[in-house]
Amino acid sequence: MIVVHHLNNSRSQRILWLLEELGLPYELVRYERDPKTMLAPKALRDIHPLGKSPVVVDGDLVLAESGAIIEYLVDRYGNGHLKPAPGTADIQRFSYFLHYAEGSAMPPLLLKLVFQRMETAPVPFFARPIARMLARGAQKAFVDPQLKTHLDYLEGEIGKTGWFAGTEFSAADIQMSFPVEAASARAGLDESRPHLWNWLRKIHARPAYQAALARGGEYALASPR
Ligand SMILES: N[C@@H](CCC(=O)N[C@@H](CS)C(=O)NCC(=O)O)C(=O)O
Repeated sequence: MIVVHHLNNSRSQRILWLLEELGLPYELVRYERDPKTMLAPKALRDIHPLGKSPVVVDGDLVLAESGAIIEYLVDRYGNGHLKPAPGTADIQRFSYFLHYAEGSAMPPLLLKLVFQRMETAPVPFFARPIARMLARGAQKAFVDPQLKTHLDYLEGEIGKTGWFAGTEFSAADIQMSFPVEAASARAGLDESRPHLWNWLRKIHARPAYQAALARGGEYALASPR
């Protein structure tokens, strides 16, 4: 039985969704973030030394990193579903977006989160205006322009076929859900980018997405519906 080590409100929601799309049975082991630090509990390090989620265990295999997990599950259990055919241009896009999601899209989104938190972080009152000024300055000068470039790019890409890797829904859409959802939560993605917005609505309406939400519990990024 596939076991998913699942942290609330996290990237592991993607893995539950993929397993629901594939109709595979799985066991869920739940971990809760520390409400103050938002970090995972130490128990997750017993499963994988980095202590991050998702981690999937399948027999002797212990696999971390969402992209690698998605690739493994689709190749091992997908029977050709959720992945474009070998040798096509779409398979290159599939591979590209599996890597792009965590390698290129997430770093500026993570910086945005860090600087947003820095604006309201509990620091001594005399340091507060400085912390706020630095955080806002970094967002304005560096992070926000980067995010705009990514969102403009993605709006153009998704506008081509409606999905990230060809004319059909694939596991690349699952991998891309987290950065696009994070962008709608913290980087100003809204209806003004209609192709991305419509794509979000489409993925959120999928029965397997809803089934994964019901199984995984709280997931703050599941809007719009
Ligand atoms: N690139 C990794 C990132 C894993 C990651 O950072 N997971 C977050 C959840 S979204 C986590 O476990 N955070 C808790 C912590 O760092 O303690 C992946 O895609 O799996």
